[in-house]
Amino acid sequence: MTDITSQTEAALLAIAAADSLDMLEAQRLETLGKKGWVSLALKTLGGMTPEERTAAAPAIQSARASVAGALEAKKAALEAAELEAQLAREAIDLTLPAQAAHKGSVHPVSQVMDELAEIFADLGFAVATGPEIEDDWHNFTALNMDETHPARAMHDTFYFPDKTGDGKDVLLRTHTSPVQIRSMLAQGAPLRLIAPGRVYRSDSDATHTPMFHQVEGLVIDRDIHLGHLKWTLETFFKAFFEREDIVLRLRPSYFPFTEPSVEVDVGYSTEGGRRIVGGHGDAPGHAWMEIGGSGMVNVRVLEFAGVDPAEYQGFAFGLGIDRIAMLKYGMNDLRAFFDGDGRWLAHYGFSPFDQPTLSAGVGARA
Ligand code: FA5
Repeated sequence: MTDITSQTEAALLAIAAADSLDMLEAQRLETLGKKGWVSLALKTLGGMTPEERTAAAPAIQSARASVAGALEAKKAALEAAELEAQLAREAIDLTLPAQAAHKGSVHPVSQVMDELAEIFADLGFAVATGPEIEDDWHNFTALNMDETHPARAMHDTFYFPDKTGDGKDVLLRTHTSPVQIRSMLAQGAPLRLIAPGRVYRSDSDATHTPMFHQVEGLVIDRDIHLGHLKWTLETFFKAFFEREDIVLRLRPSYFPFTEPSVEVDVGYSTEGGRRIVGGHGDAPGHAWMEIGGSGMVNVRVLEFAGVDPAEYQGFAFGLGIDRIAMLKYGMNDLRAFFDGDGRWLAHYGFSPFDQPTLSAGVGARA
């Protein structure tokens, strides 16, 4: 009798102390399981005389009842605690901003394209687009590079195996200049536009990638001269880099589609390995960096595009967007632009809510 009482007390203590459903199950097997001491005690009743049974049964029955009751209550308590813990673990605070910890960001190239469009819109330029899969007439011939022109070889062109219905080669455009032709054919003169977009060349190192971005500029009107080009580029770069000490150097150069042609360099200095735009490239501690090509639109190009060169002339320029993004935001390897590395994007990306505007600053950081 005392044995059962003390065994019951010990079992009730162990059940109370069980802090997991597994520990509780072990207690159930020790007591009410097939070989548990309560079950074995109940079995002994069968071999007893009626008198013995009357004397022993109540204690055994009451041990069984209190152990079973304790097991059931503890099981309910443990299950309720587990549910509470799960609810706490999986709680969602619907008042928090969406995915605050993993928000996406605007790629620096997209940001710079928005900045360009904003600055040039203020100067009266519209944004034009053209196809990235071009034919060789728009990409080369109409830009005064016929089939045998050596400049075609300099462009490291990606060609498609098929030709257009009228026998032209199909290629990935190697520059944004074909948009000049498409825009003049579609709209005629006068016009004033920029054409930002992707271009492709078979080229790869720290400053060249097979796909990169250019922005084309084109102004066609009466009495346009190189002075307008220089003023436009200087005004743009001052707004873009948000500093007044921008010095551009126009270096005589050659492009088949402009005559005369000039290469555009910008003066910069280097601080702690980072290029800082500003100052005269020939000043102590400074140098020049090439950022694009430009010139007066070649008369042959105007003729190809259906514009009367006796009445109109204009200037055009093509700048590397990735290059000017690297200069403005201090990246030094162009290839990282296209790796899709979340850490790089988190560091160099911009908030989608931070639209560049001339009044708030075209370079506000996220
Ligand atoms: C051109 O592509 C001419 N269409 C530019 C032009 C337009 C001249 C209108 C005159 C009138 P170029 O190949 O130099 O020119 O490229 C222009 C700019 O694109 C370069 O200055 C450079 O900033 C950038 N660029 C060229 N190749 C790469 C490359 N592989 N990766 C990144 N940027 C590049």
